[in-house]
Amino acid sequence: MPAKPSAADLKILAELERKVLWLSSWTIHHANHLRESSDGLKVGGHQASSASLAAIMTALYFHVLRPQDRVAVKPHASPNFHAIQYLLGKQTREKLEAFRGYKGAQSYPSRTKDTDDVDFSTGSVGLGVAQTLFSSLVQDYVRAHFPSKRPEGRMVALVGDAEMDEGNIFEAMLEGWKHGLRNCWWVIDYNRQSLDAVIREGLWARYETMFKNFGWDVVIVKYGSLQEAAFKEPGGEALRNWIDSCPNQLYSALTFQGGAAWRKRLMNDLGDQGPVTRLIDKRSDDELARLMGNLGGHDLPSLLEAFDTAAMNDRPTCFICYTIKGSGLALAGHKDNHAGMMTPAQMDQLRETMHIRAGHEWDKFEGLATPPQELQAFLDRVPFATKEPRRYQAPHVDVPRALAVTIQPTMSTQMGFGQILNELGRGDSDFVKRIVTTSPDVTVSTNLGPWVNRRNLFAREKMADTFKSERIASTFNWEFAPTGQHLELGIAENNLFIALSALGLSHSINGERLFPIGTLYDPFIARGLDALNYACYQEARFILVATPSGITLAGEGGAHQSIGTPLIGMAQDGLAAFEPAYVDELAAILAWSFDYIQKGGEAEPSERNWLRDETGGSVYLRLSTRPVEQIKRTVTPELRQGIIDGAYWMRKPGPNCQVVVAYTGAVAPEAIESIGLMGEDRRDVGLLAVTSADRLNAGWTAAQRARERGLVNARAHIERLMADVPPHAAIVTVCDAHPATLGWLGAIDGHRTRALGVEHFGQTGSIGDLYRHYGIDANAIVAAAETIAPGRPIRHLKALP
Ligand SMILES: Cc1ncc(C[n+]2csc(CCOP(=O)(O)OP(=O)(O)O)c2C)c(N)n1
Ligand SMILES: [Mg+2]
Repeated sequence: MPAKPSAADLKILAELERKVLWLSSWTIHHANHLRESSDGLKVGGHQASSASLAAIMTALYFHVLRPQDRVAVKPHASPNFHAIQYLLGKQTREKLEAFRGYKGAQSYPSRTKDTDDVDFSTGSVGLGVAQTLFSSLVQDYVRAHFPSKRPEGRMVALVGDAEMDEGNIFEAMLEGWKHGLRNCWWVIDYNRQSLDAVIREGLWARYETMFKNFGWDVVIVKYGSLQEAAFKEPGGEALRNWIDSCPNQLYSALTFQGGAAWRKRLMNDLGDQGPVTRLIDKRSDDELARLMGNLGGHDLPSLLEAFDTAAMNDRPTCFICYTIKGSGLALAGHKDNHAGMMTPAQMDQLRETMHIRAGHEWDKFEGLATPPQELQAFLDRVPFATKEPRRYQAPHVDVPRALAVTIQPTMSTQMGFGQILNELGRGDSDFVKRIVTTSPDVTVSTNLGPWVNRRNLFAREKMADTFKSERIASTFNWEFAPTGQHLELGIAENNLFIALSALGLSHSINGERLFPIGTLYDPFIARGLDALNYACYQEARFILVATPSGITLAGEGGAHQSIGTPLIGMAQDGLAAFEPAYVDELAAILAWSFDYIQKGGEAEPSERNWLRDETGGSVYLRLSTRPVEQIKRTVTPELRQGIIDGAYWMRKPGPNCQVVVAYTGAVAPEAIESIGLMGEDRRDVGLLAVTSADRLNAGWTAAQRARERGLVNARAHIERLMADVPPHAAIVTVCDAHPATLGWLGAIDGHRTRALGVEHFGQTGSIGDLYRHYGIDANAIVAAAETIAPGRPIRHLKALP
């Protein structure tokens, strides 16, 4: 437990709280009024929200937190965070002056874009909150597998009360309960205001019951120490009862109006010509306003007491801290204050109240009563302000260059995935020990079962498989053990992505590299898409295996079949998307991925493919359950490189080529069949196997950009491949997904192109039925070729139904 602060330290903390309020307000004011705004947008949301959390963050950062603790600061409190880091010497004035500007301090705390040691990015509300929960589970996982002398950290989220509406938070709580969550604090800024509204009465009681149900401790920080003292005065009990029954809207409105309004209302409701009247009368308007505004969340002694007490154990704890949105500012309590902005006149007034001279607004200690040396000495002692880096580095882990898999004559990429992992599961290398798999209740149906059989499920405590001990035959014998390497999740896909986000930052948060592999059905990426985006934005490193996909999931119908996911793969920054057709391709891609996800930092694009491979990223593999006849071949280094770079010629177009068929993924058999069907009637047909539309497209864009910058010889991988295609040839592209995935190939050299794919919701049927129905079967490819690459009729083209 942190030592209780001395009276002198408490005084300094109170001064720092004012300073945080000032600096964050000034940062926002500066961005709004003192700098040109190009988009006409002013800083909304931040001013009132930051003020709401000034005391809570002061208590945490300057007293409670230790360097190993990690925090998700709610998005609109970013100015507070930047101000605190500024006071601790970790943020520059230039960045604060450029708040929301180019290369300035970010509007919402950003792990990757900010330079002042943000632990977890926030912005899309709810996600940072869940991130702390999963980070705590990952910390337990890492400690069970890799014992460490480093102290355990606490994962802390500063949560808005309206943020609690986000469903992903509840999904996470349930998962936390299952896994025995600890070392996690959620501090709710209970200001009873959201963006638009004042929240419903009594919400705190719902939270309290809910958190307790999920096994959390709940600490309600409702009254400040001034209020507690007043309650002890004669008449104090009546005041407490009045506060307890006061509706949120009225409390906010009176706060906004100030001392005289409080007096009038309290006298009307409580005036008794006796003790209560005396309690009110003996205070000036200002003192009365201060008393009524002294809610627990604005009162350092109450907050410190609550935090310090909870810090004595590792229980997951929710703090419900009563606050007033905009506290300390002219906007305090007003229901419209979310987008509220202090006027220059109001800022001047605040500056004067803070004893800050004009022109000295950025001075760290300006206006504080304690001498600067003492303040600096205090800051130097703050536990959180360690000089040691709080982010760790993990050494590169050697990974195999090739992965073993027995290729059967006919198999699906999903089967191949299961077998590769099963083979890996036999191993005992450092690399294999660092693989961690996770899946939202689709472990078996995504083919992770054999791997889990070998490596077990993770739990902090051992738990036997009852079916096994009862000797009931089962394909799977899964035991929970601290050494288990599969993190079992419930169905909520949001949790999968946040879990991957937490696992994928382990090298930085825990100093231990993990190789997280998450599996789910491809269509359900959409369910967790914002969380996936969040994980990528934070540069978490993981491999996402999405299977089954497309209308190869033929029997399952429209809501289970994915159409747009390859486009997500192309558009999602930080995620390299692949869609292999063959298992040898998959093995090459996976082996490459284990290396790729370890890379990081700034690097120039490679001149070979114009991709930023040296900076690394996460990987998305779109796989299928469709059994496909495999090709007997050796994967030469050249072929391997083509697979990784995104495409290779399965059949190189001849000099008189009239048609090229370019395909990706599970439609390979149709593409190959179509080549056979048109071979007699179209010359030198080429067949392009695309393994990553995403990487081809990214390389092409980057090479064009490089040429525009004067590097005239820059050529992307796909440009070199297309150089083999004569200008008069036409291209037919085909994929089990939206046609835009490959439709752009014609734009590279201006070839006529027809893009086949799926544009409408599917229905149930066989793969053959559906491929025919949506026009991605061999016949449809041939018909398209005949139409855009004129010549004699293609004899094998059957009449289309
Ligand atoms: C997913 C998502 N939806 C909407 C928003 C826009 N938004 C930002 S803050 C906010 C209200 C937050 O209220 P609360 O959490 O109570 O914080 P306070 O404003 O009280 O500080 C909304 C709707 C967002 N940032 N993220
Ligand atoms: Mg709120």
